[in-house]
Amino acid sequence: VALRSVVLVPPPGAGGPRSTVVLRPGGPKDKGRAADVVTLVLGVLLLLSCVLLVNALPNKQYALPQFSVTYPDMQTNSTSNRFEFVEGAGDDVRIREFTYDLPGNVHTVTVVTYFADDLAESLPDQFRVEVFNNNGDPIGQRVDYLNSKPTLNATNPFPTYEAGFSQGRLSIPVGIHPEDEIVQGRSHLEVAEQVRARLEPQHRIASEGTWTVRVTLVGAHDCPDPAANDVDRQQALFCRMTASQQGSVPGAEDLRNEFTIENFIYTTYTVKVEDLS
Ligand SMILES: [Ca+2]
Ligand SMILES: [Ca+2]
Repeated sequence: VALRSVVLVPPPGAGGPRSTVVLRPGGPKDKGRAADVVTLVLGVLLLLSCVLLVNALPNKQYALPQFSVTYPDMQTNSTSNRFEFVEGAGDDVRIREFTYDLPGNVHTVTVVTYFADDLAESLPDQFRVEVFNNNGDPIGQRVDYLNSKPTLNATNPFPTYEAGFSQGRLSIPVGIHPEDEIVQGRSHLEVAEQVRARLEPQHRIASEGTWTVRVTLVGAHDCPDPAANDVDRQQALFCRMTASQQGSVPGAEDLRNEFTIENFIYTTYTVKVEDLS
C-alpha cells in the first residue's frame, strides 16, 4: 500500500485548503528495479574479485609468522682427574687447581668428586673444593668434604677396618636458563634463522674461558688418640699398626690422600627456532 499526500484546492469561497491522504493498493510499478540489478551484479563481482585476490596473493604477505623458540640443554662431561695431596710439604702439593675450558652459554656446572681415606682407621680426611669462573671470581659455595668413618669388618679372624669415603656432587647455577616461548616475526619476511640471531644475544651467558676447581687438603687427620675417652681403642691400635706399615713416623700420622675429580660437567643451552606457519 502506497501513501500519497494530495492537497485539494478548494473552490473559491469554500475556506482554507484541506489536506487529505489517499490509500492506493500496489507499489510504484518497476521503479528502481534496473538499479537493483546493477548493484547486485557489482556486488557479486566485487566479492568474486576479493576471493580471487586472496587466493592469488601469498598468505605470508599478510600475516606475521609465528615461531616456536626452545632452549634445549646440552651436557658435556670431562675426563677424570686425580692428585695425591700431601700435608706439611708446601702449598704446591697441598693445593691443586684443575682447569677446564668452557664455551659460552653455560648455565650450570657440576663437580663430582671422590676420595677414600688411605689410612682407613685414622680420623676423617678433609678436602675443600672451590670453583672460580672465567673471570677468576669465586662462584657458588665453597664446600668441605670429610670422608665417612671406617667400617669394622669383624667376620674375618683378623678384623679389619674398611676405609670411609666421600662422594661429592657440587652443582652451581651460573646463569639463567631461558624459558621456552612463542615469538612473532618482526616482519612477514623474517625467517627462523633471523629470529634465532636476534634472540641469542638477549640470553647470552658470557661463560667462555678457563674455569678453575681449586682443591685443598685441609687436613688428613691422624690416628685417633687412644687416651681419649670416646675413642674406639681397637681402631686406634689398628691405626698405629697400619701407619707403621706405611712408613709413618712416629706411626700415628696421616699426612696424605688422593683426591679425584671424577667429572666436571657443564650444561649449555642452545637456541632452537621453528617456524610454526
Ligand atoms: Ca685421615
Ligand atoms: Ca689420608
